[in-house]
Amino acid sequence: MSVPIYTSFPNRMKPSIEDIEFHGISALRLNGPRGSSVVVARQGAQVLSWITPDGRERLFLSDKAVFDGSVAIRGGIPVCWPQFAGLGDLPKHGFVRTRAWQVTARRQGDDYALATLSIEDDAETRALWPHAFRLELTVMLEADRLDLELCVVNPGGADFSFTGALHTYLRVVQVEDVALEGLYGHDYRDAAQGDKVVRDTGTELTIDRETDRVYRRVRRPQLLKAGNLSLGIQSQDFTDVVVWNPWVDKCAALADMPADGWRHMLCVEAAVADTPVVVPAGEEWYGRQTLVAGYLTLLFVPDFTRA
Ligand code: TA6
Repeated sequence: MSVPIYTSFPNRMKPSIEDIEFHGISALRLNGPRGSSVVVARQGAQVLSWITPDGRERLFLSDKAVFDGSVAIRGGIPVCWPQFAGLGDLPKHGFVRTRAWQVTARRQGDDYALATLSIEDDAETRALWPHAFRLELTVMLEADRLDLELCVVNPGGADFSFTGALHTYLRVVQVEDVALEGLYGHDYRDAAQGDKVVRDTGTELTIDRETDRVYRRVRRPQLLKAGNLSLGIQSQDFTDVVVWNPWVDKCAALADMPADGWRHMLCVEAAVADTPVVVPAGEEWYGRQTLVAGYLTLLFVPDFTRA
């Protein structure tokens, strides 16, 4: 597998939104300013691609991902709800990842494109989880910035609580070469180390083994640095940050990952995992993850062929 991929060049087209097929499933493509784009599948309201104006794909999507709805799509930004991982009796990461969402809003201006996808409870979800709910995921693309806002509405007559995450798979050239800043001094629980709670004391996190950490009550934004590339990551009202890389052996055990998939991804997830959120009857909750792309420094090469 070759990374990175340069798939488009900056252009002056106005932002627009199109209905497309992506890997055989129904999706929207948001074309943003300066050649940026995002693809959002109706299945799971899952963002599957984010290309920045330098033509670079910023999200990891497995070459072996399955798109038939039988399992969650491996990569992009899955919405995990109303349960994070195995923190309860529901299917792992909840049940909205594999379900069909409706497109309920699309808008564009000179410097953005935006779409909202929604899903509500039905007989099948109530058989698993006995609550009325409405979820809305709003995806807003600007030139160098992607915002995902999850709105959880409780239209029922009783309070409910949830855990969950925007399970963002970032694409990296080589995970051993990246460093993640911003988690210094926070406690984390690492499922790859027997769920031990540890305080992070390094100024930056590097990945050199299986890592599956829930950092609790994170107050600072994160910065992912990889050579001359960087990515700013900020969340609002998602209290925790999850950092996941399966490394070699766990990756080999995942049927929908290529053998070297672990090397080209790092999940940095906006999550509520440590303490569930209670949504009182008739109220709503909002959480957001923002990704801001940084660039290679372009060297100016004088053109001596011109007079
Ligand atoms: O968010 C990290 C995590 O919970 C890991 O433990 C790992 O299993 C990952 O999610 C992927 O889960 P999935 O159900 O998509 O295979």
